[in-house]
Amino acid sequence: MSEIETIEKEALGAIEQAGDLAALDAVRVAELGKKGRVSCLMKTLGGMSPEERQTMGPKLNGLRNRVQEAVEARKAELEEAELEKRLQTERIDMTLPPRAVPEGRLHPVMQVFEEMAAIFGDMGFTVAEGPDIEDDWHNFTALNFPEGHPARETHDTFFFHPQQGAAPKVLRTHTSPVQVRVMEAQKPPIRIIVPGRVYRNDWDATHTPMFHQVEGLVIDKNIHMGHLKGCLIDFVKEFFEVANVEARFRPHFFPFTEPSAEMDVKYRKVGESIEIGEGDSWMEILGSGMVHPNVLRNCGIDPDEYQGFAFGMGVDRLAMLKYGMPDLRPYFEADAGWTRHYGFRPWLSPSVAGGLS
Ligand code: 2U9
Repeated sequence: MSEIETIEKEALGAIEQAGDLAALDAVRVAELGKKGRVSCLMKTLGGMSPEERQTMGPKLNGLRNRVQEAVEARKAELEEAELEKRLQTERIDMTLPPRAVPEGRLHPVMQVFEEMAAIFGDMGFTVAEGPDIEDDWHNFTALNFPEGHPARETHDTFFFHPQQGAAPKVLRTHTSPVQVRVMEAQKPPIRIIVPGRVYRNDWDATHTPMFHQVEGLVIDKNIHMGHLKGCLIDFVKEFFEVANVEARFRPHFFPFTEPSAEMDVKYRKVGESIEIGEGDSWMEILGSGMVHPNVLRNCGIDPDEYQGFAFGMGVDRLAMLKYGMPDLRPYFEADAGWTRHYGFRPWLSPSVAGGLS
């Protein structure tokens, strides 16, 4: 047997015997690598006479091609076998019950949104939502912020570059434009809460440029401050899960409500935590008021026929108070350890009857 035939027989045998991709690659290097047997034979062509090269050239090229093809074919076989093995071992039986896998957690702010929806839902409110990018009319003008009025400046608005001739769009500074949209689209009676993100250009220890609000709106015939007070006191009792709270309403100013009032509740500090409804310190919880007649008119509702009350609260702070979170910063850090500690099981829907948290 010639040297070429011997090498071919041995190489094809070794390729056939290679049990995995690493073994096959070792054979490839030993035969076709820079210092491999087939490559070294190919190099001898350079020292041959032209006549010798004419007969040996095709023989050596043929050897190299057959060994290369055999390597490729075996590689494909081994890859397919490996895939098949993985498909067998990684198979999942979808009919088996789920294993105890680590679950994600609901952010406390989202939990508080759900709790508020449950409490107000129990009182007959529905949830309304709207866009984060608003126009000047819905964010300001309809809400009785006259153009150039200083109240607009208190909102630290983020403005978009204006389109030609138009007032610039804004990132909504409160969720109130959603109530405007609902009033424009639908006739009273209206009873909605509006949870959502709002944006103000303000960043320090207690403010973030994006924060969360829940606002509410009730429009019907013969609505008065008594309805506002009863509704909000009931809400606070349910939210903080206490039988009684002492509340006071302090006069305030908002362009969109008249009269306007901030609601304080009695509380006391016990160590690091806070007990709402006990003690004799006052804490501001939310803002509220009777919807200004100008706002009703702007939204196509006759103030001589209908009245309403509205309220608004910052949810991030209320979540901190309820769940004893001392710091606002981790809210936005996506720290899995923090979320595991303060987060909530996502499938436990809060309800007034079945428990909020
Ligand atoms: C319409 C009419 C009236 C919404 C209201 C407040 C009072 C309020 C603040 C609380 C803390 C915002 O997050 S905060 O800084 N909000 O005090 N909001 S009444 O009044 C409306 C809204 C829409 C059409």
